[in-house]
Amino acid sequence: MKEALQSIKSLADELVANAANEQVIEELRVRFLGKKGELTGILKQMGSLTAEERPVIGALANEVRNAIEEDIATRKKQLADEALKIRLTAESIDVTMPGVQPKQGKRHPFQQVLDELKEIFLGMGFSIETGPEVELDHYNFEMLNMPKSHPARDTQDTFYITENILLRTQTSPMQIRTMEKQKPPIRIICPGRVYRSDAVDATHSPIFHQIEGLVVDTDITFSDLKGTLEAFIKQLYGAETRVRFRPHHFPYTEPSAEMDMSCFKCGGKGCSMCKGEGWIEILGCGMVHPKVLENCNIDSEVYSGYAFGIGLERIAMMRYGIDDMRLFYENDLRFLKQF
Ligand code: 2NM
Repeated sequence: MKEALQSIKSLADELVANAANEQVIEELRVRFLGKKGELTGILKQMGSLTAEERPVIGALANEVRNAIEEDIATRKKQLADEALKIRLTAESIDVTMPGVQPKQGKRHPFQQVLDELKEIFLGMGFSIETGPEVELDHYNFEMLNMPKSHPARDTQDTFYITENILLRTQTSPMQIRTMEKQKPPIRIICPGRVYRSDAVDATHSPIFHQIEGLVVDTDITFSDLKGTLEAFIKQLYGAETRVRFRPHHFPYTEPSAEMDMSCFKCGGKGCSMCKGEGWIEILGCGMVHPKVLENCNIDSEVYSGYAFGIGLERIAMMRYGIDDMRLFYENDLRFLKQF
């Protein structure tokens, strides 16, 4: 029996020492120390021993059990240490490695120009209104004094979705919506995307961007229009910039005008930028037509107003010296990164 215990011990020693993982160790524990294990099997035969042999074998059996338990604990710790070492090596971070520079996006040049214009008008007490690009014919044309017969309503120029629904051709429908729901004083700008059925070339795109402005109050005159727009252009291009107004026609304003600014490149002497003129056309404007005010239930005997429309593309092209509008829409990073 003594030999049997010793051979169990040496076999367990060897197997535990070579156990590759915790599962194998657990199997060995059950095999040697479990209720139906080899050691228990031997102890069950203790009855056949003499009274002298029994304590000796009993003590030996305890010794063997303790030794195997210790072996198992030692091997378990060894395996855990090894696993930890492997993990620490695998997860180690070299904090001296150079970092990866994240790619940083930036605002589109249109957005930069738009923010600049917004900032100027916000500074003069305007607030910003935005609204739908898919509009009703009613707001885009009818309310703006352009009846069914008006040439601007031609299907050639306007993207119609149904007979009464279209892509807005300007942001003025938003100004009509504002006049309908808000009593004067009104002082707003409406920036946004607008659509016209134009062929693409260097200076035309069927999708473009506008900022329209509207001021309605008592005693608003053409002087207010001139003063405000002159102050605007001086903030945008510098205090030395001069402006002039030429008569024009819009169905929704009376009188109407186009505003020119002195050429920012030559100062008015005439150059390639202004085609020798010394002046550059910058926006359209006028006093809101009394019919438009009345359409919105604003009493034109009490209130008057002015409005203007600025094309964002033209401003951005002049700002950055770009001669082809298409470059702005291509989203070629080599182009966009320059601004
Ligand atoms: C322009 C030029 C002149 C304009 C008029 C209105 C409204 F809604 F008040 F009638 N909004 N925008 C207007 C006037 C727009 O764009 C070249």
